[in-house]
Amino acid sequence: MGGTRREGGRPLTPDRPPATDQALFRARAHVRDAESILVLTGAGVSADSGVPTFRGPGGLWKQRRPEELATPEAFSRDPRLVWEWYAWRQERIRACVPNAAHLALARLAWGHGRARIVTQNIDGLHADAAATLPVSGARGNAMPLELHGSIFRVRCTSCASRTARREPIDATSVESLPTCPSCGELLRPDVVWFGEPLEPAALTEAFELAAAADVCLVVGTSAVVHPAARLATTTRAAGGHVIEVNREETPITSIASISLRGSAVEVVPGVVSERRTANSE
Ligand code: BV8
Ligand code: ZN
Repeated sequence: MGGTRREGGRPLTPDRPPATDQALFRARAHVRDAESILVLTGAGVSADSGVPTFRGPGGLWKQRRPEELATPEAFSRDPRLVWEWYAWRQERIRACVPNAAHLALARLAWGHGRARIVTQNIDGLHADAAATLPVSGARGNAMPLELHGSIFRVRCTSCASRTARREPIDATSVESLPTCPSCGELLRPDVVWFGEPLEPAALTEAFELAAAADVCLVVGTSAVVHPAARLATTTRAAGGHVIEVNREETPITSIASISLRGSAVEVVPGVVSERRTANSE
C-alpha cells in the first residue's frame, strides 16, 4: 500500500484501503494544518444513523429508482406517489439522530470557523448535530449548506412560498396532499430534483469554498450527481488536497491524496479530532 504526499513531484498514489493508522495519521495532519476546509457529504454520512442511501441496496423503493421519483415530471404526473415516497422517507428520517461523524464534523466547523459543511443530503442531520453545540455565535459555522434542499421544508408550486414542516404528510389521496396556506395551491418538497437547477447563491458559495479550500474532505458520496460531484475536483485543481472517506472506491478516489476505506462513523472522528498544535492556535 503506498500513499504519498503531493510534495516532491512524485506521482500521486493515493493511499489504498483499508484505512490504516498511517493513512489516518496523514489525513489528520492535513486537516489539522489546513487553514480552510470544505467538508462535502453525501448519503453515506447518514447511513450509520439509519437513513437509507440513494444507490445502496436499500436505495430502491417499490422497485422504482429515485431518479424516476425525484423529478418535476414525476411530480406533475403523479404528485400523490411522489409525496408518498417523501412521506415514507420523512418517517424513516424522523427516527434517526446524528451519528458520531455528524457530531465530529459539527465540532470541527464550530471550533475553528475554518471549516464549512456542504451537504447533498436533505435529511437535516448536520443541522441537528449543530444544534447540540453550545449556543454561541460560532454555532452558525456548523450549520451546513444544504445544496439539495430539505425534506422537512415545503414549497408552493404556485407562489413559491417556503416553510419548514416536520409534521407527517397524508399522501393517501390527492385530496389529502398539503396545500399552500396563502394561495391554496399544491405544496411540494423543497428539494432540488433531477433536471432542476440548484439555488444559484448556494452553488456559487460552494464552488468558492471549494476553490479556496486547502482540504476537501469528502464523506460518503458516490460522486455521480452533478454539479456537487465537481466540488472535490475544484479543490484539487486549485492545488488543495482531497481526502475521501467511503466504504468503496468512487470517481473521486483517483484524485484523492488519501482515500480512507471504512464507515463514516468509524473513520471521521479520528480524522477531524479537534486537537491542533499549540503554536497554531
Ligand atoms: C442540474 C434531492 C442543471 C432529492 C438529489 C453532468 C454530468 C452528468 C449528469 C449531469 C451533469 N449535470 C447535470 C446532470 C444531471 C443530474 C445528475 O447529476 N444526474 C446523475 C444521476 C447522472 N444533475 C441534476 O439534474 C442536477 N441539476 O444539474 O440542473 C440545470 C441548470 C439550469 C436549468 C435547469 C437545469 C440536480 C441534482 C440534484 C438531484 N437531487 N437529491 C432527494 O434526495 O429526494 S440527488 C441525490 O443524490 C441525493 O441528494 C444524494 O445525496 C445525491 C448523491 O448521492 P449520494 O449522496 O452520493 O448517495 P449514494 O447513495 O449515491 O452513495 C452513497 C455513498 O456512500 C456510496 O459511495 C457508499 O459507498 C457510501 N457509503 C454508504 N454507507 C457508508 C458510506 N460511506 C461511509 N460510511 C458509510 N456508512
Ligand atoms: Zn402558494
